[in-house]
Amino acid sequence: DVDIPESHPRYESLLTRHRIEAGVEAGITSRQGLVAQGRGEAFDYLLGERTLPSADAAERAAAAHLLLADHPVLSVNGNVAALVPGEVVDLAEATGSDIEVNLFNRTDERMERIADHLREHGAGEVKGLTADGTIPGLDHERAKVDADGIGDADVVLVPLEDGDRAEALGELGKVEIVIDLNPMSRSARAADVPIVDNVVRAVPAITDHARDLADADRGRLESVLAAFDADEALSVAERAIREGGDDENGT
Ligand code: PTJ
Repeated sequence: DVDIPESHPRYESLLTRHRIEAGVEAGITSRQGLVAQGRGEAFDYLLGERTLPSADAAERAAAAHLLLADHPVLSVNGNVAALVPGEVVDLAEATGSDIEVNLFNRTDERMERIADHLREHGAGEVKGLTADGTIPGLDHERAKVDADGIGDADVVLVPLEDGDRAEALGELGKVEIVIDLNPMSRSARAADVPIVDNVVRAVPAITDHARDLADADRGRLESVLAAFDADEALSVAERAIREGGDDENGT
C-alpha cells in the first residue's frame, strides 16, 4: 500500500503514479504505460491538475452521447484498468454501456488479467477476449476487437488511445469520445468529443453527468450535444497549457 501523506501538495498525482506502478507489478499495465503516464502527468501539471470548465462541458456531452447511443462501449486498456477500474464499472452501469478490454500492446495474459481485475471491481460481462472483429486500416494485432462489442458499437469511449487507432476508429463512423490530457494529440483531434482531463477525474465526472441526465428526454440530450464545440474545447485547453494561470480565456 501507499504511504503518501494526504497533506502532500501533489497527493493525487503521487497516488495516481503509484497505481500505475502497482498495475505494472500486477501484470495489468504495460511498461509503456509508465511512459504514457509520465507524459500525461506533465500536461496535467501544466493544466493545474484541475478540470477546466470546457472539459466539464465535454464530460457532459460524453454522458449525453452514451445515453443516446444504441450500443455504447467503454474501451479499457492497461492504464485505465490500473487507475479507474471501479469507476469504469460505475460508468457502464449509469449509461448501459458494455465494457471491452482493448489493448495497444495486446497479450493474452494481460487481456485475461485486466478482465479478471474488472470483474473483481464489479463488472459483469467483459468483452474483448473473443477478438472476432477487426478495425480496418490497422495491422493485425492492433485491429482486433469483438464483433459484438466495439465492432457493433455506435458510440465508443476510448480513454488514452493511440493516435493511429483513434483515427481508424473515427473513420468507421462511430461517435468517438477520447480522454487525453494532450489536446494536441492525434487522438484528441480525431475525437468527436475530446476530453482534456485526467482519466481519474474524467470518468467519475461523466458518470455524475449521466446520473444527472438519466431522466432527460432525447431533445434535452441533443441540446447538450449541440452546446458542445470540440474544436473550441481543444483550443481553450491548449491556451490554458501554454499560458497557464486560472484564466481559461487566456486573456
Ligand atoms: O495497455 P495498452 O497496451 O493498451 O497501452 C496503453 C498505452 C496508454 C500505453 C498506449 O495506448 C500508449 O502508448 O498510448 P500513448 O500513445 O502514450 O498515448 C497516451 C496519451 O494519454 C498521451 O497523450 C498522454 O498524455 C495521455 N495520458 C496519459 N496518462 C493520462 C493521459 N490522459 C488522461 N489521463 C491520464 N492519467
